[in-house]
Amino acid sequence: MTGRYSDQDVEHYDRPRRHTRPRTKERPTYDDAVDGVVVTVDRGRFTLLVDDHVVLAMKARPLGRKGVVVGDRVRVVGDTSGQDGSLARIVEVVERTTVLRRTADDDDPVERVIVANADQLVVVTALADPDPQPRLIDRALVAAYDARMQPLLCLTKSDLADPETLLVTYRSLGVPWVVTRRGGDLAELRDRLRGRTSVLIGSSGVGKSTLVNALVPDAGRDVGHVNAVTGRGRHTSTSAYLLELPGGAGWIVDTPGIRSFGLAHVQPEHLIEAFPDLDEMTEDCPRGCTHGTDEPECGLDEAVRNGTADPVRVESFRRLLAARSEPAY
Ligand SMILES: Nc1nc2c(ncn2[C@@H]2O[C@H](COP(=O)(O)OP(=O)(O)OP(=O)(O)O)[C@@H](O)[C@H]2O)c(=O)[nH]1
Ligand SMILES: [Mg+2]
Ligand SMILES: [Zn+2]
Repeated sequence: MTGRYSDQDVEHYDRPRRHTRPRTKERPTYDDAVDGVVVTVDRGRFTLLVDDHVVLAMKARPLGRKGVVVGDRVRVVGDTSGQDGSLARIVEVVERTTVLRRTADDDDPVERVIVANADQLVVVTALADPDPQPRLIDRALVAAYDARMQPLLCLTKSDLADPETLLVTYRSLGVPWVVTRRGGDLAELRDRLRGRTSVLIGSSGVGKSTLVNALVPDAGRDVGHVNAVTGRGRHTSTSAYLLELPGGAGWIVDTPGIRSFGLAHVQPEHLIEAFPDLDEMTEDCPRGCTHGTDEPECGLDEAVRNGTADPVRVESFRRLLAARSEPAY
């Protein structure tokens, strides 16, 4: 241990004291703790922003196995100078406003929280190179609705292919979308990001880090090429990273490319809540109705029959509902 991080400090904050009263009442109050936000995590070390400087920190023992993830607002004690060799300690994680999670699947055997406290999920899809994967888009949208995050579809590489074919599928869901191209104007995307904390998610090679570098001039995110034969990216980014947009215009999280999106944690009843116009038509559904295609007396079918619901929209909703229980590929 180096720098001003002293053993005495550890003693004071981390040792449970041997007394008879419940431990919770014994917890120090950390009056001297300062606020920070987690920008990235690497092998048990957390990079934080405290005020405007970067601080390296570890978890203090009272946090136990509690996860600390990118986007978490934390309270920190110890050496928060950020000087070389300094190490601060995270003593508290502030209650999260949102949690974007993926359930364990073949691609990733561990259930994880990807990012905390984000309010927008930007589903990044290349129009070509690599080709769009509609099932992955659907699954990411389900995760966004479940986490009560606003979805945004970002279609990159429009210099290589036309967005229209893909947009037909998503217009009826009412998902907002932007189209970007190499060297193109990002004004519309900037507008959508302003004042929010947005997470970029998508397959490897779709251009997430390229976007981040264009939006945040000194981001310096590594960019990889797409293999011309397999059409796959190289998984260039290996950990999530939170960056502030210039001029305090919001926050953005670059994440590593995903192959799939485990959704076993999603409750179907959360999904319909993201579609208030359809939700309204399910009031007379039998108890336990999932509003799926195979439900015998679903209010959505009645609404389509009597013309109050747009059949294409109902179909799109049901496609997402089904995506939840399809095997992740
Ligand atoms: N033609 C074209 N190529 C692009 C565009 N955006 C990004 N690329 C290229 O796509 C490749 C992959 O870009 P990255 O930004 O590394 O992709 P990523 O989504 O961050 O990939 P991972 O970090 O592996 O998940 C690079 O060669 C980029 O130059 C675009 O709009 N048009
Ligand atoms: Mg990347
Ligand atoms: Zn129903």
